[in-house]
Amino acid sequence: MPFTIDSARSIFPNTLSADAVPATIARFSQLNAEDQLALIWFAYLEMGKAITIAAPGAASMQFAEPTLEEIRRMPFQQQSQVMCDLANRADTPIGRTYASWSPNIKLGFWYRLGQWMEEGKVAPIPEGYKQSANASSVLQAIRNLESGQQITVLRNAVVDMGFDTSNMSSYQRVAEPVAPPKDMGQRTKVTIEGIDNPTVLSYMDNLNANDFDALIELFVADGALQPPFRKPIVGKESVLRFFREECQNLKLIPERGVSEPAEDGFTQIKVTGKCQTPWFGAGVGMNIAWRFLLNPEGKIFFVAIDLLASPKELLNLAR
Ligand code: 45D
Repeated sequence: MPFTIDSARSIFPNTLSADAVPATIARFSQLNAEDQLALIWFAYLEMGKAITIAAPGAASMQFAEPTLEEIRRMPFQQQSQVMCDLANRADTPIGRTYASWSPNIKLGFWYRLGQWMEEGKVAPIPEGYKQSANASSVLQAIRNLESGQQITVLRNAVVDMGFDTSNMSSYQRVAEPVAPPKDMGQRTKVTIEGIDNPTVLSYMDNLNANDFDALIELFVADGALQPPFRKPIVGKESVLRFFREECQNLKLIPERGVSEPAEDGFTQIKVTGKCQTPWFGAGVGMNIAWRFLLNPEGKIFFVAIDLLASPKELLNLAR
């Protein structure tokens, strides 16, 4: 039977992903808005002692600027209300604007608000705030995660805020402009122990060079990419949009892999290694697995990217 996207998802089924991340997010989303905001604040302060977050580029700030200015001019009480509304996913003008932003713009917006909270320009966590027992137990769960999982929890919390776009009849997506790919002379080439497949090597090198036009040509027309903790993104057009909106300036550092024949002349390849985000640079290396399914012509029919449960999983190349 030929592969479907659905059946492709279960190649290398004993890959252990970091289930603690969705579990923590699920517990977090049960908390009330005040607890959520305070919890992120405390988590962010604590993490800030170990890892520094990079200032977002000028481009990502420019789109959030009018909203940030609007908030800065509000009295403290109204600022707190705006932040609670975002956490509550309320239907407000700011909640709708926020929902239209790409993840990087959302992160840049909160990064700036966090700075302003520290500087006293935006309402702090209220002095009388008393953390609920549930909130402190979720905070403890976050403390127990490794750093790559912690930043994924923070990112997901931020991405989920604002009005739910599925309730909006139409809206204009706002993302940073796509920078030109790296010059040929500045590109690097990965090496992967156990893997010499040209498609997989080009995938890594093109993504590292922000060369999304070359990267997308490695996929079949109805190919799919499944990011960590998400459903597959299907079809070249959608995958290319995802690359442009969410994958600029990533650093992929694959280490080792295995390649095996699969049914119908397909090839399945699992690679493990690290991935760095421009937000934390070399400060946080996320442990990643790539599970590729290539068609008989060597094009990508499916690739899943998993955030691994532990560093031990980097060595798990069994099927
Ligand atoms: O609410 O091969 C305050 C793909 C308090 C592509 C705050 C990939 C109030 C293909 C502190 C102000 C992308 C899938 C909030 C590979 C409040 C591919 C602020 C993988 C919210 C490998 C909080 C890429 C702040 C991966 C400022 C795995 C929080 C990328 C900031 C992963 C949090 C990237 C930040 C991750 C988190 C980035 C900046 C996990 C960034 C996380």
